[in-house]
Amino acid sequence: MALLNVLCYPDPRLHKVAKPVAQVDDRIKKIVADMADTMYEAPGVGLAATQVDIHERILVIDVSDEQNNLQVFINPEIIWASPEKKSWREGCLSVPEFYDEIERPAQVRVKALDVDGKEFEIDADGLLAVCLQHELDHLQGKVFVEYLSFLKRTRISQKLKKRAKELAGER
Ligand code: GNR
Ligand code: NI
Repeated sequence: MALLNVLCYPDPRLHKVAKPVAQVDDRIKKIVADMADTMYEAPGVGLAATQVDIHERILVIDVSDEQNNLQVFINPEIIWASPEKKSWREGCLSVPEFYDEIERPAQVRVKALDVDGKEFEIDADGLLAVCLQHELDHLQGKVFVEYLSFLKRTRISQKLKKRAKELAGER
């Protein structure tokens, strides 16, 4: 088991755009395993590679109540989004302790590769649809607070910077 360090907003590395994975090999499988460990430890329902400073298109998600249904998405793409929208109270491991309502398409269809490099498609709604869109944004360098007003985002940014400074001072 290996835990990875999760970057915290407003770290500029959260805005890097991830590159596609060329081949799902042992190196990628190790990253997936470490990302899953990190997500479960947090605990979170999803984690994008960008959040652990790895800029490749890799996501892990587990929206099950028992946290026993790991879903891996390599090179994920949204191939369809419903015109119908839904609002959900979102949080993010990279924006600790802040939550806000974000409106997104209610359903999405995603195409990706699994850990064996095999292509699959999935239709998602509810929390899985929210999570997939939230994680796909991370791979594009986008954090959910960027949907909020400039004022809210600035407040969050300042609070997190202050908190990071305090934490650094304690060491
Ligand atoms: O753990 C998480 N919970 C969550 C709740 C509502 C909407 C999105 C999420 S994703 C988040 C984990 C995370 O930050 N993934 O990038
Ligand atoms: Ni997030």
